[in-house]
Amino acid sequence: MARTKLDAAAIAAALQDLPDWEVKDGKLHKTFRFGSFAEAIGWMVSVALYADKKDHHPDWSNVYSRVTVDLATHDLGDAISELDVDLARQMEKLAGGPVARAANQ
Ligand code: H2B
Repeated sequence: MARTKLDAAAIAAALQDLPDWEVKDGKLHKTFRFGSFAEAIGWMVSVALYADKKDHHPDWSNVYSRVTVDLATHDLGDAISELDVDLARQMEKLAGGPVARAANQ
């Protein structure tokens, strides 16, 4: 997957399929809200394993059941690349997935 800067049209197209994501301060941004602290952390761990495998890491912070995420490609001076879109899609896929559900039981 290319570590090249996406143009505004490509970012707008990607946002069509990324619910509640926006571009904020030049980064892909979203706050995820979970049912509990454990669910939020479980999701973060599942995302972290994926991110590390891809060698592409999120800027994020957790407050109780909320996780605020900013995605940009540092090697491109914090521009948005296809790697950020891929990570956002994976975050959506994992939100509400088995890890999050197990943590909530
Ligand atoms: N994560 C993000 N978000 N952007 C990068 O440019 C980046 C990264 N680069 N993780 C990777 C690590 C790079 O520093 C290593 C050396 O491959």
